[in-house]
Parts: sequence; structure tokens; C-alpha cells
Amino acid sequence: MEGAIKTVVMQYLSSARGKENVSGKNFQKLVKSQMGNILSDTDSSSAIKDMMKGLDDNQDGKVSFQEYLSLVGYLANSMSERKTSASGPEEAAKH
Ligand SMILES: [Ca+2]
Repeated sequence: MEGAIKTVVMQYLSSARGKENVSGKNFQKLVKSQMGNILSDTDSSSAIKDMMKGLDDNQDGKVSFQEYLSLVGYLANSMSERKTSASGPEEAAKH
């Protein structure tokens, strides 16, 4: 678990390259390289762009650590719903 948290933080820091935010371009790379199995349309740049717009609370075109964490939280949440749902994808989609 500690290793997983460390990975989450280190991936962000390496994508941010010493800055406080991850640029749109580096966010694309981060999602494509790290979340390809968990997210279905990571090979579509426009889908990632749309996702980034949804995350970008302060609309500065960049992803802050807080905004990144909401994506991580969303993914963790959908993963736990998939694992706990006994009744298949249709039922899970209603939540
Ligand atoms: Ca932002």
C-alpha cells in the first residue's frame, strides 16, 4: 500500500518535471503510459483532453496535484465498485 501511494506521487512529480502542475501534453503521456489498462480510451488524444477538462477545476489548462488526485480517486472508486458489484456491468453502470 505504501508503495502504491509512492507510485501515485512519484508519477505525478516526474510528469510535472519540477513544476507545480502537469501540462496538457505531459498529462496525455502520463495517462497513456500509466492508465492504459484501467481506462478504455487512452489511445484517443481527444478523449484524454475531454477527461482533463473535466478534472481541471480552476481551468488553467494544467493538472494540479489535487486535480490529479480526483482522477486517482475516481479510478479507485470505479475499481472498488466493479469488485463489489455482484451483478455485472449493467448493474454497476447505474451507480
Ligand atoms: Ca488546473
